[in-house]
Amino acid sequence: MEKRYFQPEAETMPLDELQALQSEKLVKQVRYVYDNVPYYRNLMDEKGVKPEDIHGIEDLHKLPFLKKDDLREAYPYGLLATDIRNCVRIHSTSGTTGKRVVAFYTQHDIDLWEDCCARALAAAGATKEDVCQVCYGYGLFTGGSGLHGGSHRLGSLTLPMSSGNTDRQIQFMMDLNSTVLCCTPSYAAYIGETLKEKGYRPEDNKLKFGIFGAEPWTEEMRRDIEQSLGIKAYDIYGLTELSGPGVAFECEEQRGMHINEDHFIAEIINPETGEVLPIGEKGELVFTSLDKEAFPLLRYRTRDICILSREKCSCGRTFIRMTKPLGRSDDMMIIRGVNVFPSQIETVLLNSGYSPNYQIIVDRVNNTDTFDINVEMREEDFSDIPGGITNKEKALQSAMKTMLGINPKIHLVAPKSIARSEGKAVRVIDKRKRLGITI
Ligand code: DLL
Repeated sequence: MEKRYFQPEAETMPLDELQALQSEKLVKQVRYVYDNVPYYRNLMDEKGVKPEDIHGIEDLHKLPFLKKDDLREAYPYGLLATDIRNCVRIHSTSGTTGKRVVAFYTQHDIDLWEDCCARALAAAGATKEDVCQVCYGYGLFTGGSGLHGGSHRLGSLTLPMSSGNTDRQIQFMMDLNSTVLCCTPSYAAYIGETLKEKGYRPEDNKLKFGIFGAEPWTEEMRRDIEQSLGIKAYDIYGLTELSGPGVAFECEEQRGMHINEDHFIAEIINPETGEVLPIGEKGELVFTSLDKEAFPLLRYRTRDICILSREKCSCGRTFIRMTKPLGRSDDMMIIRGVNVFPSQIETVLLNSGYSPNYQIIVDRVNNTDTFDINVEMREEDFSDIPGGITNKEKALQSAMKTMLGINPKIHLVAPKSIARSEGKAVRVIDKRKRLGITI
């Protein structure tokens, strides 16, 4: 098979050269952050580490961690490392709390990010001959812009569809002969189902493969999507804080995702103790950016649990591989591609005058996440006229939509009807676990 690289020199660099490059870039990035980000300088000072102490990747462990809470605390500009006038773009994480996490980009940051996405597309087989239909959401979410930029860079014909309006997606896919599909795996499955309902067979479309990520999905789901669309399905990983999609991507081997190690150093730590674990052990993934100008992050804790592997890959890439995220070390859920924290739901309930007795039930039915919240009413509200309950459910649903960005089904239930627990309250029942989905 022909070799599918976008930047072969970087992607297949011998390991010793790659690590030397990482060391050189790390020393510069640490100095840059120390000089330009007072928030992180304070963290380093508190730990007693100076830029002079960092001589290469072997010294990485000396640096303090950065957590999502730090990003919230420093919101919006506290971690910005350059003059805002040098920035050309802002993106934000999908979940909304009182304070969202925002990430800034200079043109240089966008260029590197788009390279990473182009590498992912090329690894799956995309070339300038392809028609790439991007149906990740465009906007603050990084999925749409990221794959769009990657497709441009590769010279493919880019169809910037954004998500939703499935009938139109299908019409364009058929009329314009899309060969590559980029979206969340659940949306890919939905498109597959809709095609079938409309009487199309998998061989009726021109799609060859798809680049699916942003949420957990299983090997069963991969097979399902591959069959219903008649394509090969590739995984892609990333997070807003580090740029977006393309931090890691699958090659034809499909045994884990290669991390773009010339731009990011990956570590695995014990989430309880922060101790660095040897490659091959399961733990929390931590990233250090190496080239970023606007929003460089050193030792950023992703909360994603996974395993790294240095095993040689037949595709020829030397970049380390990560498994799919196997879970989270916090209580974040990903529902229909949106990051949701139980604490956000609690905030809405308390602000709307409800008790904090609630239960979140998440499931996946026909490849789509269902999201229900049972909320106990207070005694004094319970005698309310029945029609009033529906109105209250609607009002609460709308408040949840504003906070979370997605619509849960709200069920107001009788006082004391949600089982009390003697230990930790069981707030989340995630039935997707039966499908092997662990986030
Ligand atoms: O989801 C970026 C992205 C867009 C990745 C499009 C891939 C494709 P956030 O909204 O910041 O960014 O969410 C990041 O999503 O920490 C993981 O928990 C989860 N996640 C991302 N990719 C995958 C994947 C985008 N392939 C969070 N499998 C991350 C499982 C994933 N989980």
